[in-house]
Amino acid sequence: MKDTIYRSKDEPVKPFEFNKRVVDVFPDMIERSVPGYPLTISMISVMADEYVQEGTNVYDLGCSLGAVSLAIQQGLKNKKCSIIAVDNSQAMIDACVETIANEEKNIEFRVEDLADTEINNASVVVMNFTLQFIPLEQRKSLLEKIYNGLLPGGVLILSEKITFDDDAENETMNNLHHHMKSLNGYDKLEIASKREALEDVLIPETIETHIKRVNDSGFENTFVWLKCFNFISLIAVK
Ligand code: GEK
Repeated sequence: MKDTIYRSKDEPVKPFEFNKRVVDVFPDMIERSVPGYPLTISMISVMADEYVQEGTNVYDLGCSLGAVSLAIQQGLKNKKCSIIAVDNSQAMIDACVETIANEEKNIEFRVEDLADTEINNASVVVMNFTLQFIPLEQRKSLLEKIYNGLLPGGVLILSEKITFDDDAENETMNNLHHHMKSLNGYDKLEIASKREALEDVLIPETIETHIKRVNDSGFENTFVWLKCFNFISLIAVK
């Protein structure tokens, strides 16, 4: 279903929520809004196939409609693992259970706040555009928990919308992002209203802040494997 949530000029803009209305349009919304999203998903499947260890847990934190879990599950060649997909939006998990859970028996869907998720025996943990929604003061402890729950040789894959210290770079990348959205069919008002709705809900940080926090949480090797305008993805190896 097409995302027209911010098309109405009459409704006041409310803070963004992952409710049923968003769930219904989510695949269209994320593909038209996040530069490189399909590539991110397909490369997560490649990275998972490389790093998943037999008999371990794989976590998809902030799974939304399960795109990452499905890509990992379908990409894995001969290794067996348990995929745990977590989201605190009941509407998202209801949709996952309805469409995926019966067919993919090794994906467990949980409605849970990431602050309460136990991570153990993990070889791969993915946060694909989720940390940006976690309050700033909780981000370090979440990363430490992930590091502690990973096995040696395990990885965290972390994708985020970012900001830049350099004003010119920030403006250029934001403009390119908005231009992409407008070429993908969002009008100026929709782009502005979505931006307003995400203010104080999605808090982007710089690449340097992310890499420092990931390293300070214990990871030894953290690399940017994808950058597309103001969106990045990192892989951090324990
Ligand atoms: C994808 N990874 O398609 N606990 C659990 N879930 C949360 C929390 C929290 N505290 N905060 C936010 N979420 C997906 C896309 S979307 C990204 C992820 C976006 C969930 C929230 O409910 C939503 O489903 C997801 O994180 C972020 O690859 O919409 O830009």
